[in-house]
Amino acid sequence: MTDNIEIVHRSCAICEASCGLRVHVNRAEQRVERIDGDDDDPRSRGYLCPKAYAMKEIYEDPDRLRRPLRKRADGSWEELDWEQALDYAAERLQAVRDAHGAQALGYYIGNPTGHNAGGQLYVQPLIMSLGTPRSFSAATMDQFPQNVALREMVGDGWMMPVPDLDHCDYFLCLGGNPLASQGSLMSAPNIGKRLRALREAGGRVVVLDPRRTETAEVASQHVFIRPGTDAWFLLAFVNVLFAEDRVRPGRLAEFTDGIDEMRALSEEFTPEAVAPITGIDADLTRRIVREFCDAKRPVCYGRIGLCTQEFGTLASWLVYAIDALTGRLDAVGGMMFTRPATGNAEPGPEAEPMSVGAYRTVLRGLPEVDGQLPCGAMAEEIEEASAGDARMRALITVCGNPVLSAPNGPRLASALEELDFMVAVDIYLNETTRHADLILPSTVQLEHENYDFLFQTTSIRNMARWSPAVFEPEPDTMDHWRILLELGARYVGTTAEDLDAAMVRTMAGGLVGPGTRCPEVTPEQALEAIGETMGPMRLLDLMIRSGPYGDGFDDTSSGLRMETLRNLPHALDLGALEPRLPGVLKTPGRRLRLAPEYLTADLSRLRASSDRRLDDGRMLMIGRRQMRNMNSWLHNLPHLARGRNRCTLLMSVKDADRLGVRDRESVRVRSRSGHLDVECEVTDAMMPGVVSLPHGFGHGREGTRLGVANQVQPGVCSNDLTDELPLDVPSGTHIANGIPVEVERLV
Ligand SMILES: Nc1nc2c(c(=O)[nH]1)N[C@H]1C(S)=C(S)[C@@H](COP(=O)(O)OP(=O)(O)OC[C@H]3O[C@@H](n4cnc5c(=O)[nH]c(N)nc54)[C@H](O)[C@@H]3O)O[C@H]1N2
Ligand SMILES: Nc1nc2c(c(=O)[nH]1)N[C@H]1C(S)=C(S)[C@@H](COP(=O)(O)OP(=O)(O)OC[C@H]3O[C@@H](n4cnc5c(=O)[nH]c(N)nc54)[C@H](O)[C@@H]3O)O[C@H]1N2
Ligand code: SF4
Ligand SMILES: [Mo]
Repeated sequence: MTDNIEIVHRSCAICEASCGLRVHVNRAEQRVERIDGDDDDPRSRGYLCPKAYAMKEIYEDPDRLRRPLRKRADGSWEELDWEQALDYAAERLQAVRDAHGAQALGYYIGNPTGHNAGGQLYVQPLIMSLGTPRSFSAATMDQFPQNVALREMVGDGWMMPVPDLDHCDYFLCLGGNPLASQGSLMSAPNIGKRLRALREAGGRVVVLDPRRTETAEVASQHVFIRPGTDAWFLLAFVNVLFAEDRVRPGRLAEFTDGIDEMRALSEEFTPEAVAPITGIDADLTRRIVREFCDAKRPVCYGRIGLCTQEFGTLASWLVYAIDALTGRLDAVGGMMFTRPATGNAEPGPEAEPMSVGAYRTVLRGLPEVDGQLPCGAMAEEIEEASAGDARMRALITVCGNPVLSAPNGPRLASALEELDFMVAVDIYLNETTRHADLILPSTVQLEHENYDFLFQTTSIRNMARWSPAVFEPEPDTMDHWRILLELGARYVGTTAEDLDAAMVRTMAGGLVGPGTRCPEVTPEQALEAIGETMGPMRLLDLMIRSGPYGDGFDDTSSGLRMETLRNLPHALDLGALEPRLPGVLKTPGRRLRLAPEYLTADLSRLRASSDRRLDDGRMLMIGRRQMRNMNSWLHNLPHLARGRNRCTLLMSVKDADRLGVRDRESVRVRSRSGHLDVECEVTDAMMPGVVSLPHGFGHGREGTRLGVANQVQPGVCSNDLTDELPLDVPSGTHIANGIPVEVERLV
């Protein structure tokens, strides 16, 4: 190692695992020489995956935008300075509002927002300023059914229990492939090692998935399940729990409602009754239930394959209900609630009932659920033919690529052309942002400090971590939080400083004073303590100092504050997860609600579809994640893009024989919403009748500036086939798994 190499410790901001990294920086040349895992990080212990290198390649990517771009009348782009660009955005948005009302505006918040504390905290003032109910995000292609289930069961949709993975001895995994995704709503670096350790200690890992995944390969047992039928399997699980007298809620019983309802509602779903639907033999179902109950510390976990399916809310709810009925919710080695340093999972007032239908989409009357509209309804809200005069006329996208990630992307792409104005807060000119009138690019991961804000709430151990910027941002660039704040402020005709001050004051008012953890502290004292430097770190300092591990704004206390974290090169381990119930429940009367009516009402829809769900020989398409992708946006990086075409359709040997398709031949796949041609991979890892296509591809479109993605791994877009019409009704989430398709050989 030469003298001019400096090592910067920080966490990786690409996926939820948030591994500790050592970034080797050549200061003289302003370059990252190498990125490796940080052996001293208590969470990741030296682990990293190939995507860590993306942080370097994003920073260096010549295609990445550094300055605002405005579309000229002829469709070409011109650079603007920030003042001009932000004023232009505000003027155009105001013009739409003044002519048609705030409701004519809408926004879409994409996934990388969750990986940037500045993005997460400052999207709020933007949303408040816009004051429109047309709120869309990637959540309705993701975890929203889990949010809705928890909102009803524990009163807070964002208090998400995570598997206490290092202490469990039976891990039942449905609809997650943590070896590829690196764990979702379960932040745990090096999942493979953890699952192997679990097995070596005598435990079992059981995976239910229509594909024998990378996770299934390291499991004790893999069971094929027909896509979209998990709710039936889980109802049969509950049925067996009662039938065999294995319901043991333990200490939860004191504050749990709905146990008898669970018995009654599961009665008809015997393992025999559901077997023809799920494809899982009744005896096997019983064996899984018995093994689960006989284990010392079992846990049942479900993730995206369970959410983005026709009965996503029912399936998500049943996972939590099973954990509760067996006494595994809020128990060591079970599903546990974290205790984030920022105080967002502390006891608090009872929640109001969840909002449903305060706004409804124009054409289909789809209700907002807890403030969210189905992201696949964006197109119909924009199209004049669908929404007429009430249409959405302006759109703000923030770190999102819905043309590739939302269902029926082609319909959305053409709808975007009907907008009066579109502004994209994004770093690439890609499949979505090419439709914008203005693109506002932020600084990227290595150029700003960060705090693992979201992933401290889903970590399998309590933790806190601040990460430094590796490079000074280039001149004339702007941080993500600042762009969002400026957009909001200019739109309502105030300054960023004033909007920020108002937000911080409101926050402080809620965090200190009588009835809080800091009863003696006044908001003024708290504000003085956190200083005047605007931005996310000041807000986080406020939360951390008033939070459960905080110093309470007492300089003599050894409690936590941002400064403590700034001086730590690694994640701060705040200990194993501990039981939190009933203290943190926010339901009426602080009860754990096992059978809330909003959720159980959807059982009638499930029953009505039972016949349709019998195996009728249709092919069903599911998705898959791959180690070297992150949704749609890492394909422009040479290191990750290289290698053989990964965007292939996996098909079972049985189906391939039936259709006369050979390995690596192309096939045509059709659904209600579209068709595409794709290379087929024949494998014994697929359940017969099911095909799998990864999402996030479909590059190579005219007008995009993605030199590598367009050339090296363009692929096809699975969301050309997903259908925006059917929904998981209670949550308004789309179906990305279990899409009926027809596949034919291309001759
Ligand atoms: N068929 C199918 N579709 C799916 C899924 C599936 O499993 N199957 N998964 C769904 C899920 S879980 C998700 S989360 C969504 C994701 O959906 P989206 O969030 O809409 O899409 P991403 O591909 O994550 O796109 C991220 C965007 O953010 C930009 N970006 C990245 N980093 C930064 C940054 O630092 N600053 C700024 N300003 N912009 C940045 C990228 O250029 C890109 O345009 O996709 C969903 N779509
Ligand atoms: N490398 C990489 N990591 C990622 C991402 C990425 O794109 N690439 N995306 C990130 C994001 S945004 C998210 S939300 C997380 C998601 O993290 P995970 O939930 O772990 O996502 P997947 O790997 O897609 O796993 C979903 C699994 O569900 C299975 N499945 C499909 N349909 C069904 C069904 O009906 N029933 C059952 N039981 N299983 C089904 C699929 O075969 C697949 O194995 O991953 C994150 N991590
Ligand atoms: S697993 Fe996720 S957090 Fe860890 S290095 Fe890979 S992308 Fe980064
Ligand atoms: Mo996601």
